[in-house]
Amino acid sequence: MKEDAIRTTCPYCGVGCGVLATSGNDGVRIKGDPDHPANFGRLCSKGTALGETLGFEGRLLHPEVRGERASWDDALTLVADTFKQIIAENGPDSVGFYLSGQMLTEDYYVANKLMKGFIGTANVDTNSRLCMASTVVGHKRAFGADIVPGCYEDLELADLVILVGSNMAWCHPVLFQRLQAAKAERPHMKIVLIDPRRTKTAEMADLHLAIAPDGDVALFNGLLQNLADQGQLDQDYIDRHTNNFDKALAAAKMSTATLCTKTDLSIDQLSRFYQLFAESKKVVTCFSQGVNQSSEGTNKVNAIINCHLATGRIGKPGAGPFSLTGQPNAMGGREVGGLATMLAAHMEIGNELHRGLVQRFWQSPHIAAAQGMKAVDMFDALAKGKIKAIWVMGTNPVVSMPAANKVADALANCPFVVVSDILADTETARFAQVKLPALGWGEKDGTVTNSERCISRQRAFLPAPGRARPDWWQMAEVAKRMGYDAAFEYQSARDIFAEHAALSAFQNEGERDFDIGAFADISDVDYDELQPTQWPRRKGQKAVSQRFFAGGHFFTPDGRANFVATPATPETQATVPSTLRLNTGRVRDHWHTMTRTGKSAALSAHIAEPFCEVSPEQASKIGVRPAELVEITTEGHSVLARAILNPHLSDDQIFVPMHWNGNFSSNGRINALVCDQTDPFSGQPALKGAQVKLRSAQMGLYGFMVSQAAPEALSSSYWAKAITNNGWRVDLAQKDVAGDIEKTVRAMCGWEVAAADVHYHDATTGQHRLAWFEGPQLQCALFLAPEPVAVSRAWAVGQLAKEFESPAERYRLLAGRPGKDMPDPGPIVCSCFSVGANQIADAVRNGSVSVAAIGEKLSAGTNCGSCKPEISEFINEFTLSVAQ
Ligand SMILES: Nc1nc2c(c(=O)[nH]1)N[C@H]1C(S)=C(S)[C@@H](COP(=O)(O)OP(=O)(O)OC[C@H]3O[C@@H](n4cnc5c(=O)[nH]c(N)nc54)[C@H](O)[C@@H]3O)O[C@H]1N2
Ligand SMILES: Nc1nc2c(c(=O)[nH]1)N[C@H]1C(S)=C(S)[C@@H](COP(=O)(O)OP(=O)(O)OC[C@H]3O[C@@H](n4cnc5c(=O)[nH]c(N)nc54)[C@H](O)[C@@H]3O)O[C@H]1N2
Ligand code: SF4
Ligand SMILES: [Mo]
Repeated sequence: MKEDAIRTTCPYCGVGCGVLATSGNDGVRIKGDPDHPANFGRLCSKGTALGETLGFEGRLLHPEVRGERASWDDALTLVADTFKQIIAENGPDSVGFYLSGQMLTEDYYVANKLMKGFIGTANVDTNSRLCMASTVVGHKRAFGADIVPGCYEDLELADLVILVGSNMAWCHPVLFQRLQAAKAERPHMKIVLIDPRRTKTAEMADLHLAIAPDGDVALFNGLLQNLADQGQLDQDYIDRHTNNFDKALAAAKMSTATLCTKTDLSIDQLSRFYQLFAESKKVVTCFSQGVNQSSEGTNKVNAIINCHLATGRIGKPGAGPFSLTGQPNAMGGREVGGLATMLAAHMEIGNELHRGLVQRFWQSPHIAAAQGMKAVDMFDALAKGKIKAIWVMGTNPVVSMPAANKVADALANCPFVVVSDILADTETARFAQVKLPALGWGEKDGTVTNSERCISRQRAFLPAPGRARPDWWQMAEVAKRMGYDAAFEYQSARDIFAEHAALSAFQNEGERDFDIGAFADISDVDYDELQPTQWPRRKGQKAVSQRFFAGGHFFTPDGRANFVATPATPETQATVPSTLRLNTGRVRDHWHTMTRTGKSAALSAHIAEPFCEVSPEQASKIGVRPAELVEITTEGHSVLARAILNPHLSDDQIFVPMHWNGNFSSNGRINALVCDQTDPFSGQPALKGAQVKLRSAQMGLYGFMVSQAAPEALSSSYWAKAITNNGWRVDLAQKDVAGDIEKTVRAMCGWEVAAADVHYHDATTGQHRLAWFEGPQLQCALFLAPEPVAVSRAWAVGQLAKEFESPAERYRLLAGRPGKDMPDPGPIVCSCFSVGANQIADAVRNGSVSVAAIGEKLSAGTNCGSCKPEISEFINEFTLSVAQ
């Protein structure tokens, strides 16, 4: 048994927490790394459950060509030959790579070198286009380079932290915990949340501004104007270090009435926010997808940066604009030039000097002369047959791209699709002619860069399963088979990292921001032992400068920052009558398309179904009661989701999570409905701004099922399945219920009513309850009713672990209710200790009215702490109801 813990980095969000992984006979033990500067030992629920996601179920373990197992040599030769032939016939722009911010820096580097330097096209884009592209352009416009000026410590040192379009409590939980701890220590610190939706992050905010969707540009323009009017500018900083202030201020001007309309905020709310900003010297503005994923995302970024430049609140301890990156290597991808619009090492495709420099360094036959196609354009080109071969790596675009059905059609029509993934059957992999098995987290080796520019190692602690190989190796092997042997002779991830570091320093006398030349000669041992390191790290430079720009020195030609004029759109977008704005995003315990978190029972317990947050008014307007199903539609496409009534949401908006897809639900893939309108500067799609219609799904029969075996024959109008500790839980519904219950049950889930061991049918209420056993073991229990089934999910799931010896016990199961001796825990809130909402509510009612007291009584919140905002919501609600 290997006892030594391996230091590695969490593969989920951009916080980039250090992890200690110990693999032994009883599986893998995961702990937070106390020495990692991102988390100092903390992990959130997803990080904590990493061990549960490492199983081999569903893994792609061998290369496959057209559904048949193939050797690596055959598969790679086919990829190389096909790419070569298509390029020979149609030119280099007829092929593309679509990559991911979850690839390691080394993987990403090889992809870019092959495409931009050797194939000779910049048609290499990534899911970062859906994620960070607006920030990249915003940074470049203002700073001349794509730089996050500050670091995590700034959030702890600030007097005011503004969170714009960020659900930090759920999406960057460990950073959120650091913020919570800092606020507890320095109670005068204020937190303002700017989000049209009240999220769990709001539990910690001193002020939540439920802004009109896309009201952000107006809000920050108003702030700039207000700062100018109140004499709160840092005129010295503006004069010495910036350009274009007057233009930005002129573009920001608007009447108070317009400002209130555009933001949907009152003068009081606006003044409070503006006052807080003015009186706090140390302000950090964190922003995320509520900013980036918008048709005016880039202007939102610059409107925020403008306010920081105008007050000199940048690059100083506790002050600066701070982009929260999503994926673990969103930053590393940008460092190697992962996007179609950039060149390696933060250099520009449009800059002839940079092109020459990179080509000389690579000694490559080509260098892409112009920007390539951005994600949405790339899939359009695929649909039109302009791109004839695509290699998709580490991303699942049939689920995560906007206009996802169009993307699926484009892949179906593309003559040659290669997919590298860890899973065999993603909705994207289904379109692949060639499937290549990649090493996953714990198996692969390389580096990632987190939101604060800190480079950390991901280290392997597990053997490569089956024939899976690293992503970089796959591309290097194809490159060699295309005839580029000399340039792709890498023996290890270290070789690639060293080359990447050398390129960053190549002819760089400090005029380029990204420089990690200190690692250009890194040895195998040093690479193995590489400690988390913030860049830049120039050759010979030991001390790390943590922040940029306090004293100017921007990466623009004249060294000054640019204010960018960001006029608010003339009118709020014309909405189609009777449509609602579809906001989309994340839940606490799932990661994107669920290929990994969907394997964890602990993580699947928190939220087990696609849902639609809707205001009570809107729900009653369309005749939907809580927990019924709604149908969300656009022209020709529809999604079914459980209605959750949210009194804090305005009538004209709904929120649906991005995670569910065909592998976990019948019709939960929301991006089928999200349109592919993009920001004009960044090409980032407006993933939070589709217009949709909403109606009751009018189900005839609802069902809930727990089953020992993975449910395979689900064909009901609606289903959503989630793994549990001892089997599966499935929510079901059937639209047209014609004929007898035998037929209906067979049609919904394949079980035979006649074979059930216990039955309960109530003709007056239309309820049916059935259970199948094998010996004392429950195989399946099915509860059906004309309205949403009121059976405690957590209790029912627990029945799969019990032995049912007597007929009486079996019949009691059909009561669908826990006995007095076994209280119903309610929906799971704390996934580490499986503590449910009912237990927490009880404890609060019985006097445990602090998060700490709940922790003491139930352990909830005492491991990873990700559920603390929810516990605190229970306490707040209880305190409120007592006060009333
Ligand atoms: N649990 C979990 N954590 C994750 C991920 C995950 O899948 N699951 N993914 C990671 C990745 S890749 C990313 S990019 C990040 C994303 O992290 P976040 O950006 O925090 O997450 P989202 O839920 O996408 O969106 C944030 C908020 O933007 C709000 N919003 C929508 N429209 C607007 C608007 O017009 N203005 C403003 N101000 N706000 C608006 C939404 O209501 C939502 O609450 O999370 C990372 N962390
Ligand atoms: N409506 C809506 N859509 C969105 C968003 C939103 O907020 N709303 N957010 C967008 C954002 S910010 C993002 S980042 C994207 C994320 O969307 P995706 O990138 O599509 O999401 P993932 O599920 O993380 O996909 C990663 C894929 O890589 C595979 N994989 C895991 N590890 C490895 C590996 O080491 N190598 C290889 N080759 N494959 C691996 C996984 O099995 C999975 O299939 O979604 C975007 N789409
Ligand atoms: S906050 Fe959670 S998901 Fe993000 S890196 Fe840390 S442990 Fe992983
Ligand atoms: Mo993202």
